[in-house]
Amino acid sequence: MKKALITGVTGQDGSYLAKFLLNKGYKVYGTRRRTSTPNTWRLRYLGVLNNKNFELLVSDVTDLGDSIRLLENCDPDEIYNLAAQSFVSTSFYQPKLTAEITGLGTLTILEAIRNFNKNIKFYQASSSEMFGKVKEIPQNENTKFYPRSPYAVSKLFAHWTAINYRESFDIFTTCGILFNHESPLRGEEFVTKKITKGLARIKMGKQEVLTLGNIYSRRDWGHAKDYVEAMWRMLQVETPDDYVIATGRTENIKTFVDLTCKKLGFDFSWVGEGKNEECINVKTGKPLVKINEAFFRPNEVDLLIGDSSKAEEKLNWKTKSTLEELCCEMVDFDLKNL
Ligand code: NDP
Ligand code: GDR
Repeated sequence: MKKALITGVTGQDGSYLAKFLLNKGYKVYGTRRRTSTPNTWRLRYLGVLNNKNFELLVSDVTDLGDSIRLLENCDPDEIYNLAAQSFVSTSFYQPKLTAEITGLGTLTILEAIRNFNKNIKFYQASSSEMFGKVKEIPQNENTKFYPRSPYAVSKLFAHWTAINYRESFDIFTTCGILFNHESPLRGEEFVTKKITKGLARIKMGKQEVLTLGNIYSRRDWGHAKDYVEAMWRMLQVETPDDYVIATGRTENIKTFVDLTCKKLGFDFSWVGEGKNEECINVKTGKPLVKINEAFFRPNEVDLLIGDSSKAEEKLNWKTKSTLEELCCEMVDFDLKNL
């Protein structure tokens, strides 16, 4: 029985990946950091928590001693390093914390591998945010990086550190440069979830209006369930490498609002410009969505669109869900759980 260790198992990707690996017959160890109240709702929702082949351990990627003991305790064949302070907005206000978890946390796990067992295969959760102010459209594995936030800078440090440990110490490290991926289990502060949950709440009379920041940035959104499979495939090939994982379609935030409004059956229309732009409920004349400058970032990533032909060719991986299907699944989940 193969053994996998997932750091950050309580997050969106961690819980989907744990479920995926359990279905593949793995023994799965997942880490959560110490919190005063447990944060395991996703693992419970997906039926991971009670699986006899799953074990939840407390560990923090910023602590080297703790990380070495973690590896001694589970002796994994594969490590998926998903732990991060992953919210771009927060990284502007807590840059040092972000660098410590998202950047140095990766170095910590790699040092633990180097000390404990160099044969462990390592997956690093790299990000399309590293492309930032993009130098090429679409972005692929050879596109130059230009990070635009402390989060992206930290991810870039982690990315190059993983490559450096591959080249210096012959450790199997692979980096998945994943573009945005969402799901019903997405964290609530990220824009897709904020939109589907916010508009579902308005539909049910539980909220007056949804406020957003920059609705003109464009993202390449896929489904988290598809993307965790790509992570696994990257560790099954003979030679470690880096791969872009994306859908190849880009849309702006406003389009995601439109899709959500349509799914919820709102008769809606956009009026105004700039910070006065609003999405109006035509039936009531009341605004459904307003712009609030508080949600604008000091620095924006305007356009992301990925080219994942290398993953298609070498990993036989392809995105399965469309953006419309993803949006509908998120809205259905939110309506059911309100
Ligand atoms: P989440 O924010 O949902 O999950 C992050 C996980 O990291 C959580 O389990 C969190 O724990 C944990 N964590 C935070 N700090 C620490 C710490 N100090 N020690 C141990 N664990 C910690 O992110 P996603 O699941 O969406 O993403 C997974 C990874 O992939 C992240 O590294 C993210 O940056 C990266 N990524 C994500 C993309 C996306 O679109 N989703 C795209 C590209 C990359 P807690 O629950 O306690 O907060
Ligand atoms: P992102 O995701 O920054 O791309 O990082 P997020 O959903 O937070 O933002 C996407 C875009 O939407 C704009 N936006 C808003 N964003 C939020 N969160 N809230 C708002 O109210 C709002 N209004 C407009 C943002 O300005 C941005 O342009 C995600 C994370 O999962 C990272 O960890 C990951 O690395 C990247 O995706 C790829």
